[in-house]
Amino acid sequence: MTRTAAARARANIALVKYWGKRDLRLNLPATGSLSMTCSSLVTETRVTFDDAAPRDEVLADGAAAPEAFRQRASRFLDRVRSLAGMAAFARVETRATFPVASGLASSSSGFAALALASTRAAGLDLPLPALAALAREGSGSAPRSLLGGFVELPAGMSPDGSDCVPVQVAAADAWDVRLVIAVNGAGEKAVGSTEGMERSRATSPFYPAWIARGAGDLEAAKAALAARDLPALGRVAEANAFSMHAVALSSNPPILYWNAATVDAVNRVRALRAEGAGAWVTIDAGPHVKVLCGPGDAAAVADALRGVAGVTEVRVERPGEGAEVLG
Ligand code: 2P0
Repeated sequence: MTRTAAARARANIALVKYWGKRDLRLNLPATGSLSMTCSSLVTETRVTFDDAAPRDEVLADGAAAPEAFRQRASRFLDRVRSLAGMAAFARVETRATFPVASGLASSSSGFAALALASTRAAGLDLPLPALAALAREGSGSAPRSLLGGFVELPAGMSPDGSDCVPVQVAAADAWDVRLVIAVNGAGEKAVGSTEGMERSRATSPFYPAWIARGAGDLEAAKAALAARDLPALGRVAEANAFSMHAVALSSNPPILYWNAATVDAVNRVRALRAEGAGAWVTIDAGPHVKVLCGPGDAAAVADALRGVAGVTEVRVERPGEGAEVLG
């Protein structure tokens, strides 16, 4: 017997970052974060539980996924089987419209889509807190991709994570902004997020300061969002991202996610801003530069980023919708 379901989720980009965990086992964040779900960074995943399957199988873009990836998905499916009280192995078929494992937040859409598809295939219709907890165990940023628009993931205080549930702060159609993404190399990231965060927590002398500023950045970003004040949101986002990278750089051994094109892109955006554009950068655990701006500045930002040596693709993202079950 087989049971199948498919789901679609979109990657989110954090404007106030999560970099550090308060509980490694439950994958609970040490600080709250705020993200924008992107319109066209899409992952679609079908999960088919099959009583006759000898083990879990993962196909990414039609080809067998690397063993480490298969095992991570298989551990995730163990959680779903345990929740559903079932034993069957599954076939997971996933496709993304963008480069995975390179700091383009693919794990956020990947685990959001896997959480939704696998639970539905297992016959479960989980409420948001339970679905978010499951997605979070796959990837700390994944709960944010369950919702559309602008999404807060509070750190919460409860040891069991029951108060770490994503909240939509503004819907996808509530504010017309853009994130212009300059893709710069599509290889695997140098240091994975989980390892990087733990290294920063254990070794960076700036980690306590980073954690201490988190709540203030989150409140400032939410106030800017509520006021639809793009310069205020952009300033907070840019400063928060640079602080996250300062913590990574000051870890031991140091973690450097940037390359030459990253720095060039940041400088292009600064030059545009000096000329009057409203554009601010954010950078995740990879070399890509993402630029928050208004719709009127997006074309100029995209043109400037296309002129940076090493940038291979420029995407213009709008706020997108949350995760959805496919028919
Ligand atoms: C974020 N990142 O808030 C931050 C900013 C990357 C930089 O969440 O360890 O793959 O699996 O929870 O979700 C990427 O980390 O990390 C991430 P784990 P995840 O978007």
